[in-house]
Amino acid sequence: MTLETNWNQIYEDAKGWIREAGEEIIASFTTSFAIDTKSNPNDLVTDIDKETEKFFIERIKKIYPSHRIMGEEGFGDQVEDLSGVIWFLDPIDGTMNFVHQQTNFAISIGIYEDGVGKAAFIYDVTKDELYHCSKGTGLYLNNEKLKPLEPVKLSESLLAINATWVTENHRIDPRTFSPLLKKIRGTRSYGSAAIEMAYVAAGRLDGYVSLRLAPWDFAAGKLLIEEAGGVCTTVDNKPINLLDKNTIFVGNETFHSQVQKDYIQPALDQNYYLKTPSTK
Ligand code: 2AM
Ligand code: CA
Ligand code: CA
Ligand code: CA
Repeated sequence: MTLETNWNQIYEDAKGWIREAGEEIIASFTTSFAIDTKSNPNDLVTDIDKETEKFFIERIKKIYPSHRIMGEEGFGDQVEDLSGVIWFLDPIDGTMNFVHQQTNFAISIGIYEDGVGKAAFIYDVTKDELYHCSKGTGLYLNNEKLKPLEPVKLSESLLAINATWVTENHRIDPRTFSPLLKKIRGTRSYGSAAIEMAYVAAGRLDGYVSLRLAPWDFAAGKLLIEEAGGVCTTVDNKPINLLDKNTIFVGNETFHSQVQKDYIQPALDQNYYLKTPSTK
């Protein structure tokens, strides 16, 4: 007989480690840290991203040696399948905000077993807001249980989108979303996919779109949103692949279905271009 996985313990451990890591990150504000670039001059990484990732990996591996970790900074495992327990870890989501603003960044952790979401945590460190859920028990902001999402009118909705996707770019025809922006109440851009997804789950936003996210960016947000009754797909309305980069479109159920039907599908029908990040 195999030992039953103790999800309550994993949940409590993850919450404790996240708050501890958050304190370390805030302490780092008073010291100087090195800033490097990755794929391009605007793709930043700091020592704190790397140290925070190592902090989690050390603890997870010590207590749960059979679990695997897919982390952005590459100190975890080379994950190529979804078997067993996998922690999708983004130690700092919103590194550009961390560097420029020292706020509006988050720790994002989604835990899956055999591809099924089990627990999710998005911690807005400087606001001390921890969005969390375990599958089937509802969504929490710190100790407060949040209400499931309710239908919303398009004309009264808020969408998070980066201006990149409605100006000239290589991934999506800017004409895809621009008519929607005229219809809805407003747009926001926080610069942290995790915070934007947590806000959709909490009903502070009705939708969020991004054309290039990796598993550590969306694994936790997807679970939180689904737990709140929202929907998470690729921009062209396909299921998310947890092992690859994806385009992402998440929202309140009514917002998601209306935008798919009245804006995205018509754009695709007109052959407006849309490229998934994995195909480049
Ligand atoms: P990061 O800060 O963890 O890198 C910024 O628009 C949002 O997109 C952040 O959540 C950021 O995550 C994410 N992102 C994903 N790929 C990116 C890239 N190549 N360059 C900048 N931000 C990226
Ligand atoms: Ca990054
Ligand atoms: Ca990220
Ligand atoms: Ca990151």
